[in-house]
Amino acid sequence: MPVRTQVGIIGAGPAGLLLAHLLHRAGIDSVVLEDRSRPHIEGRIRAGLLEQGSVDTLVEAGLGARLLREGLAHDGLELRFEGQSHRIDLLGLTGRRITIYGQQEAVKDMVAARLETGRPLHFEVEEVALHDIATDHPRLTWTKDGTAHELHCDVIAGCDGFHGPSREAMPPEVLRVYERVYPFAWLGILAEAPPISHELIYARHADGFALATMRSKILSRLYLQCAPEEDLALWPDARIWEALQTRLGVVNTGKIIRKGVTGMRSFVAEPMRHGRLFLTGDAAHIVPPTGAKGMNLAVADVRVLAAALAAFFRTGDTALMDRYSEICLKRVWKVQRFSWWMTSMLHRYSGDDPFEHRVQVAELDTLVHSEAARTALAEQYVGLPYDI
Ligand code: RFL
Ligand code: PHB
Repeated sequence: MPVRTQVGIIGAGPAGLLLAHLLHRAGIDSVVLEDRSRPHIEGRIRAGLLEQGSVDTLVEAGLGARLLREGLAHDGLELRFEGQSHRIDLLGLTGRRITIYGQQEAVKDMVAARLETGRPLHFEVEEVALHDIATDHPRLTWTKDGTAHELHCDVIAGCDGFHGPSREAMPPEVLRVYERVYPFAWLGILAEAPPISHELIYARHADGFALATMRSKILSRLYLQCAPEEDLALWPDARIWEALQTRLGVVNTGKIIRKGVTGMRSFVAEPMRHGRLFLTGDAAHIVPPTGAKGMNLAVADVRVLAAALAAFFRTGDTALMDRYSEICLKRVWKVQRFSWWMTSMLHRYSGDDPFEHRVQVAELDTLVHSEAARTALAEQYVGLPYDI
């Protein structure tokens, strides 16, 4: 027997879960389909930095209790190059701050909130497929434990990340893709060690980029630029600590409890809507992690989509739905530019190109000596204002 809902949501990442929550608060019914297990999505270590706007969005939606208690608010960050550190006073320059709170913690909070509503959130579904997206009656089909299911919807939200089926369901002739793959990756570790500073440190070094961030006062999250297909077997703990020491100038060692390599790409799919299918977050765009924007961009998309769907279901008005892609892409491209710029300024691209080195140092030096340049960085880093 087919089931009916207003919005079929594919994916229980930050985008899908936040959308489900905002829709519920607006009295709109949804079904969330996730192909992984609950422990998997709650244990997946990813982003850690929330813009002030993302924090405000979660708090206003009633999802902020633990975030406000356990999140670490930061008023600034450090840039390190040529052996010296320089602070960027985010709060002083913009009046806004950022918050460190693990993405998987936000996901846990949102899963708990969803389950509390009693509304459907199905884990470990298989073979999710989208149908009739260009009509007013799109459908989703999937299987679970060998049983076939069908869902009739008014709208489908593709919140299924970069590898999900939603973007692929758009007809190839309407989809344009813009992409840049970088010639490096990040080797990330989580270590039982107190952070070396109470703020983040972004370091440019002749050996490559490094970033010191954290998850708590006793858990450090550290990243090192490495080769795109880096073999982790070549990175025993001692080599990781030595490289971090060299690039950051200082390090607190401890037990490494997670290690992984993340590729770096910039990617945008346009448009973000086709018929009754709306793409959000990583399903539509990927940014390199240097600017810490992926999850924040997902939150920004979801805000627009939730408002558009609220207007549609309340009055039948499609004006905001029709502008969804245009509104989101404006922000997406500004954030793409910022993430690309941060990446370009801080990573080692080629072997030993002295021109590249000098231009990067000049760029960083401009930030140190120009309040205007620092302000431009800070405004983007803490997050651009929302258009709607
Ligand atoms: P997600 O989180 O990938 O969620 C998509 C969900 O869809 C599910 N799915 C399916 N479900 C059903 N059927 C299918 N066929 C499905 N295929 C996929 C997936 O299992 C998943 O649960 O996308 P979403 O919600 O758009 O959220 C995006 C963010 O996760 C991502 O942009 C960030 O993690 C990126 N990112 C960072 N973003 C920040 O804002 N700040 C940061 O500090 C930051 N640091 C990072 C990052 C990403 C990293 N990695 C590992 C990619 C640091 C790293 C290392
Ligand atoms: C993180 O805390 O994982 C993090 C912070 C800042 C970034 C990227 C990742 O730019």
